[in-house]
Amino acid sequence: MFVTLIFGGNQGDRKALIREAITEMSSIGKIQHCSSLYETAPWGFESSDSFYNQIVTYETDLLPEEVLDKCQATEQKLGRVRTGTQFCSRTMDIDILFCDSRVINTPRLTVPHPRLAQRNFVLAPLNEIMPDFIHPVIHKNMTTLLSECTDTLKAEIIEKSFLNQSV
Ligand code: A4P
Ligand code: MG
Repeated sequence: MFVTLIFGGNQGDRKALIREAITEMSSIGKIQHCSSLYETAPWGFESSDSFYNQIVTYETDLLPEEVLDKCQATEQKLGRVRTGTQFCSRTMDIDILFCDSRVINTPRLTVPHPRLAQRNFVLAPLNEIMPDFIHPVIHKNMTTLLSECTDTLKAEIIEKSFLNQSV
């Protein structure tokens, strides 16, 4: 299975934390695609601390819920404190965006990630690494979703990925 993950954080050494998280998650399988590193404005809440976000696709033999376990263990390891508030500052958030073209709705997991089409900070890096990938519920590719997105918050490349390849 190809699993696409987004890494994000707006506290601590953002760049180092994302690097560490991407490396830690490599235990699930080999990296297939890696976006550039983006600096993005906080979506859904007010904060003077901007986020760094990066998207990576891994090829894994694990089940989706096993990948989620690993995401959550990595967040904990990197100092994530769960406050119970949904949109808030954090050192590391790792969300599953896609698992191949599967649609998953379990108590623990919703895939594709339900809010991805509303967010430049997700669509900009997705469009960079997999522009032609079709969202399995909305049935539009990443380029179309980005062009139709009404989010006005900025998502700027701050470091080009040497691993970046389009599908
Ligand atoms: N869960 C369900 N589906 C998934 C999935 N596809 N991937 C469940 C990961 N987790 C999933 O997540 C809460 C629960 O969601 C988990 O227990 C899991 O079983 P969480 O990580 O504890 O909480 P959260 O991250 O605060 O919530 P959530 O829903 O992930 O928040 P969002 O919607 O991802 O928003 N602005 C910028 N610029 N960049 C960001 O990265 N992130 C957020 C978080 C808000 N604003 C942001 C950013
Ligand atoms: Mg999360």
